[in-house]
Amino acid sequence: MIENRIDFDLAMLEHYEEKVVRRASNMRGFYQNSEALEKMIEEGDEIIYEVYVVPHNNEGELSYAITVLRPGKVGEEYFMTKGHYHSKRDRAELYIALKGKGLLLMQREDDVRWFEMEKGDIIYVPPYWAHRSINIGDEDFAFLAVYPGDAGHDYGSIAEKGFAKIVVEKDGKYVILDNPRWKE
Ligand code: M6P
Ligand code: ZN
Repeated sequence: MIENRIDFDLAMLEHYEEKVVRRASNMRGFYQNSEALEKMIEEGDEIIYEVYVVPHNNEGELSYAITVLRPGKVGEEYFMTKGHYHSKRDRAELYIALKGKGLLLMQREDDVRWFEMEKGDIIYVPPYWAHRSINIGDEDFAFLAVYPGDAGHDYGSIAEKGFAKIVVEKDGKYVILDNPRWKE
């Protein structure tokens, strides 16, 4: 049975049940340059990303979502998602890139890894790894994520400490730097 369709030109689901909109004001504490973020909030509070979700929340089921990250930066730091662990840490996730150019940043304790993502790339996020996506291009970056219905989102430690690495623009290219605010 076909439940839904992806429009690949638009990188959009034909049907979704929930839409999550993250504006600059929803991202306080996540970017290095909080002054730049506050300025952005005052100047119209633009959308950083949207998530279109089809939830199937029971154990054994799969939820899926398309995330659309807008292009842009807060200071030198590219627009990115909050990033999360799964509340049930042993739940994995699959990312499938649909449009634009992005990075997937993953972290487990002190081990940090990142992967470039372009249309067609599939990245497996194993259990126990926190994950955040970043738009390193100049158009929308969109991807489909599929994850266990009972995985849950745990933003706590990311909101507090961030990831060990940040992704910033230098001379038109992305560079990965140590997060000055990272602490164990
Ligand atoms: C992907 C999935 C979702 C997640 C979304 C935005 O679509 O991982 O579960 O909600 O990205 O990421 P975050 O929740 O970290 O803001
Ligand atoms: Zn997840």
